[in-house]
Amino acid sequence: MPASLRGTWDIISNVNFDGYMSALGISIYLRKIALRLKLRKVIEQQGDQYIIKTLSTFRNYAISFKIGQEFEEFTKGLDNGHIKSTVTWQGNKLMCEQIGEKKNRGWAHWVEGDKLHLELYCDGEVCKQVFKKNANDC
Ligand code: VL7
Repeated sequence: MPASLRGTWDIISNVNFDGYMSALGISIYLRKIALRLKLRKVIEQQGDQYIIKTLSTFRNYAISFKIGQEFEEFTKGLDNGHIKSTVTWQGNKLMCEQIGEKKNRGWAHWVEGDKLHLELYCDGEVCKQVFKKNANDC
């Protein structure tokens, strides 16, 4: 079993978030706000059931899913898209495929050392985010 993703994680780097948001069709106005946010991930897990929360001072977003089971995702407050998502383990990576209007959309999460990594994909754009474990999270 790969390293656990559970916990509270705070962003320390964010590369090409703007390119990813552009591919999603997010307005320049919202992109400028989003680029300044210090994103936090809170990941909960019980067996194959996961909750991933993305928190910020501006907006929050959460998904809940079971490994290998397709679910309807509405990206409320993000690009407001209706997509069909499936999350699976591919080696040590938790990978999500998001089928909808946007091409090649998805993400991958993995843990390396004490860092949580995230790649966000949309239409050829890749955003790379790295998070460190929150000090108050044991
Ligand atoms: C979720 C945001 C930018 C619109 C608001 C910015 C608010 C805080 O898919 C994601 O995470 C996965 C993997 O951890 C689990 O859902 C990324 C943040 C991407 C896209 C859209 C800008 C408006 C950001 C919620």
